[in-house]
Amino acid sequence: MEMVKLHNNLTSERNKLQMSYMNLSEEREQLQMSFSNLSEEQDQLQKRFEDITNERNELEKRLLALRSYGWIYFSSSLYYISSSKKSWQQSRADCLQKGADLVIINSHEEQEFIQTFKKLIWIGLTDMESEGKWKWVDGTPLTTSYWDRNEPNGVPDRDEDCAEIKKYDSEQSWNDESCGLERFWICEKLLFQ
Ligand code: 2F8
Ligand code: CA
Repeated sequence: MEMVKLHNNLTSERNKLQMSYMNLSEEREQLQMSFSNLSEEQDQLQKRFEDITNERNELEKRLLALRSYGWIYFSSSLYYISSSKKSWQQSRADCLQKGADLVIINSHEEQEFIQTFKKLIWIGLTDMESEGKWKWVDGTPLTTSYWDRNEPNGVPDRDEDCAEIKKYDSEQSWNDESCGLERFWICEKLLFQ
């Protein structure tokens, strides 16, 4: 009798273990399926990420090309030459809005380059803050200058607080002028700063 009971118990135990094994197998299959779905999804997301990255790089290149349109490269800067005339302040506002500023001339070569446009051009030089103290738009004081003969002559009889390029045949070509007069202008954007 004891033997029969033992046998029954063992049979029952075996059945439970078999059931448990079947359940675990089923669960493992589901987990495998779920893992393979997630792997597939991960591959798709990776591919999508690469596509979007390529698209973004392409758009960045196009944006750079669009922003550079109409700008001329010279010695580590980009220059924009206006095709209309404005007051000095309005000219400066246009440059600032373009992420640039009125041109600052700090070499003999740059002075020569600006003269090649042969127009009356506002440059980024003014003494409007303090009469007679000429400063570039970045706040630096004027050191090397290219004033025309007898310029600047804005005081005492005239109020001429902004500098323009007036001549093309001589390097000494700057004139101080009334800021409200309308002139062409040149914006400069430094490339590496
Ligand atoms: O001779 C230079 C002198 O020429 C003009 O005045 C007569 C300029 N002013 C105007 O054009 C308004 C001066 O800025 C310049 O110094
Ligand atoms: Ca003058």
